[in-house]
Amino acid sequence: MPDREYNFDGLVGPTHNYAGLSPGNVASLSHAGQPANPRAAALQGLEKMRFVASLGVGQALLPPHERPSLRTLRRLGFRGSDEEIIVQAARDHELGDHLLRISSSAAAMWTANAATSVPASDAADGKLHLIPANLTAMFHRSLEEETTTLVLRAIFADRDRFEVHDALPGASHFADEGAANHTRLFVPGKPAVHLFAWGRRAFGGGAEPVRFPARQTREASHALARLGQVAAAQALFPQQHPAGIDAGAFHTDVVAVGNGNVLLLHERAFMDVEGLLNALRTLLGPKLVSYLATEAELPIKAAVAAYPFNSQLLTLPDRTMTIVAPAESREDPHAHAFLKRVADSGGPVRSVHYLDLRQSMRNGGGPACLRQRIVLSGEDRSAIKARVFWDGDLGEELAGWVRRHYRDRLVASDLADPQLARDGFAALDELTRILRLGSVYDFQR
Ligand code: SUG
Repeated sequence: MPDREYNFDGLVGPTHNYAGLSPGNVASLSHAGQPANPRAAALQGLEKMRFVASLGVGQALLPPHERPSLRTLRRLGFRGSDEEIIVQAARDHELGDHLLRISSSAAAMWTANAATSVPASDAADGKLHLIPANLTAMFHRSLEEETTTLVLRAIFADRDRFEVHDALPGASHFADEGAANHTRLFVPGKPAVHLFAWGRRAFGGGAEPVRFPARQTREASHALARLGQVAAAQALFPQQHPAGIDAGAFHTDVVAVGNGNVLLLHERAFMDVEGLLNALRTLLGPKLVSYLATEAELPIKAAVAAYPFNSQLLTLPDRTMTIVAPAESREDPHAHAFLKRVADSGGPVRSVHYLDLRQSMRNGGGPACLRQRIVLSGEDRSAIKARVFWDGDLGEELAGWVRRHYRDRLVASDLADPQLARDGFAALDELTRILRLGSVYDFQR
């Protein structure tokens, strides 16, 4: 059986809320404090999985993480029973409820940031490489690494086929945001090309954004290429445009998306767009098809607000491509016109589908953020024993599980309710049985 790409979507967790935790992420800041609807968020995510699977595309999922992270709060010095810890962290005399909000974030739903994956066909040792991201740029996201690593090791357990690495060593020098800054392009008959983008140099120097943080370092990107055993000639390391980051493009996938021989990008995606496109043409030849949006065609502000690039660019069973975009891109005239230009150009992309992912979008997470792309052979897939691959029965079971366990309204003050944690843990305990994952959460171990 030929290799197939699977989109491992993050199932939205029961504490999905708008805590305003991500400086540089315009949507996260502008929706801070608004009521969230975790049930609707999770169902919107499941609907996307169902839809993508219905296109004949590989679909799978990764579970939410346990939140609040009581382990984190204990490590920060809160003591007592689970309930006591939550109550104390909700009214810390210095930080108010900030630490509780941080340790309650459901941000693991954006599995593009969970890891970087290099297909076995591109790695020197012929194994699939998964490098969990340390996400050190944002404290609330740095809590994800441990559970992500456990979950990936539980799913990709066959050590002869899969290598799930340790995340890059912490601290800010090797700050890694996972596949959100990674793009793999290929044309038949040539080795695939990997773009490992980055926003700043670990040891300083060079251009940097001035308003918002650059999350990923160049040094981290080089380490990912080494760990994934990508041939040096097949790896490119473009710098994210500082002006793009300052406009709210905190990850590359906010302003660029690639698949197969097609690359969509904004002129503020990378510092040296022309140099990058030339290098890609040299490596991939004339079959490379790129769509560059200029500031005049699609202002970066609109790209950041409507997320047309944060789409899934999918190869269909008939080898044509389609775009799965957020509904916001249909409503924004510039974003809509750009996607229409791509689909009407006579190239590989033939259609655009718009989905309602508003609950996630309000935290800056579009269709592309919600999924980790992993290429598997038929044998790889058979080697995975967890029930993480999409089918209609699993979809129905999960929708029922969400309806039984999730609240339809969550505001910051609800995070202080110990019952939210108890209900969430009970739900996740049940989920690991549905997904046949074994014990991956602290409260199970
Ligand atoms: O890391 N938002 C996420 C969004 C991640 C989007 N992922 C990709 N582009 N691949 C982030 O900024 C907001 C949480 C809050 O404010 O409650 C948040 O973490």
